[in-house]
Amino acid sequence: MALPRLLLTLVASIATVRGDFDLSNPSWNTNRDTFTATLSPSDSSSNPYSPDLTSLSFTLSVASKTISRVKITSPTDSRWEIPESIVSAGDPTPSLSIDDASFTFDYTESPFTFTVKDVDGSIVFDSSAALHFGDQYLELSTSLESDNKLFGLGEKSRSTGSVIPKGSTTTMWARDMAAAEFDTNLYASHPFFVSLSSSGKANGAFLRNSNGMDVVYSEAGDALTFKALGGVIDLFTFTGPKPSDVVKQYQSIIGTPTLQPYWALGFHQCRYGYTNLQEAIDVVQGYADAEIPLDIAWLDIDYMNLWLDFTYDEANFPSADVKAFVDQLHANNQKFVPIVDPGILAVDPSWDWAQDYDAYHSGIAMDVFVKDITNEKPFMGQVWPGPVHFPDWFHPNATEFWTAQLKNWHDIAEFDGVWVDMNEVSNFCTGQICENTDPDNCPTHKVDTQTQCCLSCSDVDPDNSLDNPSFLIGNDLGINEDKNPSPIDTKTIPASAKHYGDLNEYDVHNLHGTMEAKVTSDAMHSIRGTRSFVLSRSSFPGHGNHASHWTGDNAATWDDLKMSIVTVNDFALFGISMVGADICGFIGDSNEELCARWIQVGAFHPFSRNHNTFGAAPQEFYRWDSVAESARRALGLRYQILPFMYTLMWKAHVDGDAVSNYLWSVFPEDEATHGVDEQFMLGDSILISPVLQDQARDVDAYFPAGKWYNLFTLESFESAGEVVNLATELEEANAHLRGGKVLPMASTGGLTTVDVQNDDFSLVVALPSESDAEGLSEGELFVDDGESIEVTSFLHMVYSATSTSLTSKAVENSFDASNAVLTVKVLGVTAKVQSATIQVEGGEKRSVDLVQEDEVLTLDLADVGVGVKDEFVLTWM
Ligand code: MIG
Repeated sequence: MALPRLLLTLVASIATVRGDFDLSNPSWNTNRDTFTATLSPSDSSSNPYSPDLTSLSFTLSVASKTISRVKITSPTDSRWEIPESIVSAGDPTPSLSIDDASFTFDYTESPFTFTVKDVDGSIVFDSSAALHFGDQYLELSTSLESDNKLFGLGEKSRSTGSVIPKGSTTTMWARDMAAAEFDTNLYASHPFFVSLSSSGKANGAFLRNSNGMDVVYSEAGDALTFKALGGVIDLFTFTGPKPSDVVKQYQSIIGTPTLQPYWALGFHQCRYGYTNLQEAIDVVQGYADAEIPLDIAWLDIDYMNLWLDFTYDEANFPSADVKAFVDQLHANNQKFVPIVDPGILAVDPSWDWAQDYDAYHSGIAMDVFVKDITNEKPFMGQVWPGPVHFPDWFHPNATEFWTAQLKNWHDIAEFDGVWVDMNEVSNFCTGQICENTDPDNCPTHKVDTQTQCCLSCSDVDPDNSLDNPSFLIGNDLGINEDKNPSPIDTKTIPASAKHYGDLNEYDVHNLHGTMEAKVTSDAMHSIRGTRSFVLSRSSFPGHGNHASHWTGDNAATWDDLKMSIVTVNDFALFGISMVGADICGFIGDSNEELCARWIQVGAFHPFSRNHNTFGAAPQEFYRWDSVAESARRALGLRYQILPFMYTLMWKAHVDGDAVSNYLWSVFPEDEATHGVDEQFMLGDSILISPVLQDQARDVDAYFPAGKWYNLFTLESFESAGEVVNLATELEEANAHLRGGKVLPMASTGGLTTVDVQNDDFSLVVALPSESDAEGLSEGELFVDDGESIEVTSFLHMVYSATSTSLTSKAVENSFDASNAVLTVKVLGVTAKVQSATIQVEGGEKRSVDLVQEDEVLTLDLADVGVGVKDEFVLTWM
């Protein structure tokens, strides 16, 4: 029965005085950039799970004009805090007075609460709903405007789409659970959200805490509550006011995405379940024969000898043949990326076959493995190879160990990037201490039995408070599931296990994937001397700074295809711009219709890879004519717009701009975009509107007000901010260029990114609506060698067009690009054009040949000889 309204109000008002602490000794420093105070438990202190600490220090600092940092911790006890060497906390020295910030700070003394508001008075963070701080239970809540929409908080596949539903809990505990499993905690933890008002104003916050936690969004949508198992409160708030500002402000703290090598933007083909190398060779040939772009061939764990890292199965994937395969790929301007798992086989003395496994012996000699609860022996878990130890990324020897292993292995076949999987960490066993008591039968070396635990596991300290905190986070829970959460130790390293420096897995669990990715990226830098490409399943804030991510094990279903748009855009909010989902779906058999539609989405995601599971039907695009055609068209366009996409990646790296975007990030003031999650934008310029339904040959797509140009046909229409029905045959993708943009494109594209890098350019000027006749069209281009770790020489061009001219200017011209600009296409030209001239900087004015058809004006610069690095003014009339 529902509670009477009055009672509800009463409950709500009681709930607003739940603060456990009183404040004393408040003081601002002389610069007024830092406020400090002492907090002590009040008489009504009521921490439900872990007694409140007797004294806390409170600090608010002005991290920048738009960012506040609130830190609450114990002044006396040392508590786990994420080291800044692992996750940046931004510039540590505040230097701006609160009086110059774009937010205000207020507090009450008893009970202690604080608020951060932006200068026009909207709430950014209001802690009045709750504050608890015990050793193993911290709670911090913010009151929200209930008509705001919340986004972010992951990693999770939300069945409801992009908007975080009221009354939902997001659990942060990295877990090996398929992304196909909706509404439950997955591989990563990202305690960051964006709050968007109906008028388009955004703010947000980030709780810099790596402990397991639940983030609870109240039924009424008026509060968001962080319930963490430990650590400290280290809260950053961001005043926006645009959504893209919030995301940039967040990345100014955690770091921006690393710049990807150019080739990584090519198309990737992978699968799990090749039985021998020839199958991979045939797949590469299949792409070539079908003339579908392919840059990167991948190998999954199939290549390994008995699933041992850094080895090749000499029967089915002979290392000499793998080397020849990789050399051939390189000769074709293609690349190779293999998988590596974190678990290193724990060699039993009775196994002749494994006695010379160096990764194990040198790991033991260097003492780099995570230790069990006793802190004496390496912790033993089980993954694909059988019993394993896990490298401890906190160990000072870890980088040297990992780099040496990767280097020796790289000497066999020169892989170009590394795929790090299973790094949540995944463990097929559960227990404080596991031993291999049956080495003759463990491992089983069989794909179907190896995932069953073959170790003997026991809890030597069953009541250990790390393994059994009194607050149970919602690990393994779904949205409407009526079951109990799984303990945090389930199928991972137990919380009581020890890392170097007396750290507990309990505190650092969520950091594992990002730390492995960082060490791997650093290793690749030193091995190859070029930019690294590291694809990682698990992640944490700051991950983008080192590596990329794929959304994990989705399924070959239409719902998973839809989900990919949401999860890829969520990761853009998390500062991981290089992200994609397994194209055509990982789990289960894909099919022609689904795969044809999936590449029309995946071709426009930053990371574009077809991947498939063991035993599922092959799904390379060339297996079906219609899918091959769909892929040629969609990837054909991708390869042509790579100069633009690479420029976006660079802008993400230098400024924190997102590559793939929700529509509301680009058009926040248009409320109709706020719930759109079946379309997405590349940067702020290209709108992708895919068909996401079986058998459909059209799609209703929302177009914000303005002029839009179909990038395949160059046809245009004017939208008043409306839903437009787009006829879309099975082989057809929908990609529309926004009026008011200049898009640098490769003239013809190609089958590899090297073709594109060598290609000449074509500039496409999309004029704005006629109602905006004075409006400029703008764009930019970044070009460099695509692989140097430090970007010291590069070309940065900016383009600006009116309805009768295009100006090209160099902002930076230190890279010697020899490509020409062959054509300029101006879209949306309604007047008849008689003539055109170009004035290249330092040269004479020359006339330019033109063709005008419908509203498309094509200006042919081939004879004039214009370089992409030339500054020029091109006019037509
Ligand atoms: O236990 O390496 O998410 O992409 O193909 C499965 C085999 C291990 C999980 C990854 C998936 C990969 C698979 N891996």
